[in-house]
Amino acid sequence: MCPEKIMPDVTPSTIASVPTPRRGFFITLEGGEGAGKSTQSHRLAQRLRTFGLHVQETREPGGSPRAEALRKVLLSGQVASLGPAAEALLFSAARIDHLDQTIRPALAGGVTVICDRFADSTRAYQGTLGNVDTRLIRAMERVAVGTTTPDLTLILDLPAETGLARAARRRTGAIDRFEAEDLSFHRALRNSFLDIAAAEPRRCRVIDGDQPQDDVAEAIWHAVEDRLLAVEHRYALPPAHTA
Ligand code: Z5A
Repeated sequence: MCPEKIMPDVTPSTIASVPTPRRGFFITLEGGEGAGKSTQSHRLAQRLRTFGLHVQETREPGGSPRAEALRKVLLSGQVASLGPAAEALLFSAARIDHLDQTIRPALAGGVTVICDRFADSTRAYQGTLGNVDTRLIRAMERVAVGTTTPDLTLILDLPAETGLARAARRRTGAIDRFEAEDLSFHRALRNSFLDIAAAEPRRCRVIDGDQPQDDVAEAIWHAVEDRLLAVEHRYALPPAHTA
């Protein structure tokens, strides 16, 4: 559905009057390989911009110059031999810089941040799949993330086979450290994300990623609308949204 159908009474002047929120809305997208996170992050950002919101798209690992440097090391597989606990520490170090340099300043300036992967990926990849003790994962999360937890996490869910096939079709260069894992790893990963969603239903929404891109975008939009309204009046959306 296009924005005009959702908000039939929106005009350029009402869009211009949507006030900047006091603190930006923090949205993360999670899920397995090839789930469509990057595609949908971009689509959601574009759609929110049509409502006059300032949106920053970012990703993990990465999102700041120092974190992008760590991304190269992590995805090259050089750290894998040190074990998943060491990987979790490096992902967390990258996250600390990303939050300090990019996410927190944007949120403080009223910018909505859409982040392609965040702390749930550490819980799933290094915690569940890497068998790193949950207490250690949570301790790292407390240090890195603190109170900057997402307002909404969209978990794109689809069969591991489908995601891997998509990723393989798109691939132009070498396979990365996590793509190289076998099918059972990716199936367990899917279950881990679903467990996270079940444990935190207020923050997380599971989105069926195994449907055409437009339908996925629509499901995401409904989830975002719900949360925008639920997170109160920070966004004074025009009457069509609040009715
Ligand atoms: N990792 C970790 O272990 N611990 C952590 O704490 C963090 C990360 C933060 C990052 O790699 C890796 O780091 C990741 C986890 C680990 N593991 N891996 N691999 P990355 O950023 O390079 O890769 P990714 O996050 O898995 O993203 P991806 O493979 O690019 O997938 P995606 O972003 O979900 O999908 P996409 O790029 O939007 O779409 C993939 C293809 O499918 C593309 O050609 C699209 O056009 C197509 N597509 C998208 N949607 C559809 C639909 N609906 N139908 C058909 N085709 C579609």
